[in-house]
Amino acid sequence: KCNLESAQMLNLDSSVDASLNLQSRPDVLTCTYWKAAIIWEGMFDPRLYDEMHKMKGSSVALTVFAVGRYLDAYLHTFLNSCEQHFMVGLPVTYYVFTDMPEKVPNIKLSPLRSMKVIKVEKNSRWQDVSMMRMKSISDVIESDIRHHCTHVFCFDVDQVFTGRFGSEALGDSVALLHAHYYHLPKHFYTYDRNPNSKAYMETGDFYYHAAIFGGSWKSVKALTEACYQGIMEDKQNNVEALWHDESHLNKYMVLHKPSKVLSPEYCWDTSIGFRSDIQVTRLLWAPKYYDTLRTL
Ligand code: 2GW
Ligand code: MN
Repeated sequence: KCNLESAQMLNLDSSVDASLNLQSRPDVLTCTYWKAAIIWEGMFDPRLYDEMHKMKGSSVALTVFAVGRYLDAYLHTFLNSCEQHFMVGLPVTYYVFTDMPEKVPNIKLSPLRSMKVIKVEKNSRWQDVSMMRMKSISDVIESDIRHHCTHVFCFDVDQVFTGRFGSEALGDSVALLHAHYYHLPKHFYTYDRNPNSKAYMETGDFYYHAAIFGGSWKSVKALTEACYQGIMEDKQNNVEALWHDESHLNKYMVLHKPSKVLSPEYCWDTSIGFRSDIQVTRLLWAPKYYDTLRTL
């Protein structure tokens, strides 16, 4: 049984979460064994979190990649929905990585929000488009984000915000429960099982979804650097982890436990259908147009 109060005293996010009186919920796991809170609707008071983070001067960098056909397909909807739901009231800087900076939609941003567009090369393999994000994110944290923002959140672009994704999600190191695996026994988790990969692991705590991860700029820098290193070592050894960057993220998170975990409300797939534990959906998977988009 999980004791949220001691959770809040032990983990790194304690100074915020403890004073904000996180509630438990009877129907879901709200705390990991290493005492990190798992955030579900009904556990927190959004106003208290927002006030606290405004007082502390928190500011958030959001990184997103829109390379090749993913730009036209997803970026506009993604960014517009960010404006409606992502960290409303806090200073936010979007870091948009693309091979076509001129095609980034011109979106009217709310006060306190700004956008930086960063040109990246288009890798010919999609696995590399996805994996090399780790390198680009680590570089931009070093050159820019660390001087301007306290926190970083990294997102897939093929998703749409549909509800509050607010300051309750901020923490030192934040990982997301994968919507397809959170209620399944561990033997279903699709960790990388190849001992030759740096992402190799037998067992872990959860199966995390790489579509969202975040934390303080320092810890996201450490995470992206480590994952990139693992990816490059694998390349030298001619292996590729089963789920690419996601496998490396899962390996990192088992070695460096996240201080906060987001429930699948924060990245839900409506094709799963009704589940009574999902009381709100804050971000939804967008349709995948595999046939047209994945022929690079
Ligand atoms: C990806 C796959 C096939 C063809 C193209 C692409 C592609 C990805 C692209 O052409 N342009 C692009 O900008 N991307 C970026 O990489 C984009 O931000 C996208 O959201 C991200 C990950 O690719 P995605 O969303 O198609 O892959 P998912 O939804 O299956 O992602 C999970 O698994 C990935 C590794 O295989 C990553 O770990 C990802 O974070 C996971 O959500
Ligand atoms: Mn995706």
